[in-house]
Amino acid sequence: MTTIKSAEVIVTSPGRNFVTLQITTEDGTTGLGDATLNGRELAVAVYLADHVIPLLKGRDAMNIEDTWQYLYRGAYWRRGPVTMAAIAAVDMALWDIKAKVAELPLYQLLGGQSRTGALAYGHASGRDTEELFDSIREHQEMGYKAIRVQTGIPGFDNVYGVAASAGGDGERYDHEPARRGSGGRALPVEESWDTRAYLRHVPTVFEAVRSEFGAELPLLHDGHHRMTPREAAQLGRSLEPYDLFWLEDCTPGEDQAALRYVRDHTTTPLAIGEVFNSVHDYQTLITERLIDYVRSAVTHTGGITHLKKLADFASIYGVKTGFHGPTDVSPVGQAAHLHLDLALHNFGIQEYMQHSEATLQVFQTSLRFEDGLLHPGERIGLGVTLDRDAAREHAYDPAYLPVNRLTDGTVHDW
Ligand code: GCO
Ligand code: MG
Repeated sequence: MTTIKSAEVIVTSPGRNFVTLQITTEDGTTGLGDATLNGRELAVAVYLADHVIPLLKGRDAMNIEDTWQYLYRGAYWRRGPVTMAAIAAVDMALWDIKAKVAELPLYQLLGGQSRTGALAYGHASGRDTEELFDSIREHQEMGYKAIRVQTGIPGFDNVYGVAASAGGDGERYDHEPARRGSGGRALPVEESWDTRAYLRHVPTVFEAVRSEFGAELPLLHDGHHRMTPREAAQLGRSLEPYDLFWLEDCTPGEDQAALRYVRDHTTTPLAIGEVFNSVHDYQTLITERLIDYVRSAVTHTGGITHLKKLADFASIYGVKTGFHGPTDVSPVGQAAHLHLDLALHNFGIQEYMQHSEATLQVFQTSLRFEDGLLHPGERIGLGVTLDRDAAREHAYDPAYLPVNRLTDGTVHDW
């Protein structure tokens, strides 16, 4: 028996906030798990410290499935992003430990390599076509072979997914620095939005991108849950001539039935799920083949154990994976994705936004990015080590995701 001796939550903010769980066994093996829930980080840290860590001591670290079920069914209150991120962190740390005990990189325990590397996509954006083209070229120079395209909308200053200045660090728009209110309070940035203007503008941008960069380059686009089914169908149809790899999150995530109308009216491939936290959130979507890609993140979907079940369920219906990999998924979470990406037969694509230098000093990862493909590396376990001293240098910094409003002030989906 490999007994769990202790577990600890580490909160660090090397440019953005990360919550990490470290589990240590009696024989001194350590495992890491990512528990970062962007904008609500401390809720998971407290859930882990007060309600999960006290249950872990003395358990057999090898019995991962049993621990997963114990934390999921035992709590009675199932699912939800906070609970599932906490379970995910335990699960990842236990897989890390198991692979270290076996002295293998984790993907070997998940079935071994199904491919030489995982096709990655990066985020290009621009307030206008010139900035967007520069950003696409920069990403191609960085080695990306697939690119997500987000664009400013004429008349709107702040649009989700569009870097506020050219040549930014790439994290800016996923982690808008919290606006300081009076008394130093952190408040979300507010954006404004008009769906009709967006629906008119986006197809013109894709037309320009295709004529500049040609037919081959795989292009993706994120709708960030802002459209009704009819609007999403209109966008999907108007983008058909530009042959997208996928249209992501076109309608609000909680309404699975909404995708039926979209599916019936467009052949543009559909991806959804970054805000989902359970395989049950996909039941209709997968069994009715309403989507082409599942977008869950290992960190928000109960860890490797649950994400593997989701991927296997999806595979039966011909649905592929496209795991969520923005910079708010830590290098630990991203490593877990890469081990799965390498092993799963129904891998589709992996989102890959590169972490900042400061983040990579805290989390040292064996990840490789070569010729557009990602590989988790050959280190045993997940392949990530946490520099505790470096982590301590970056204190938690309250920050929120933006809030989105229609031009008349109504709060809208974002
Ligand atoms: C994506 C996402 C992110 C999220 C962010 C929320 O497709 O990468 O939409 O940009 O908004 O990760 O925390
Ligand atoms: Mg998204």
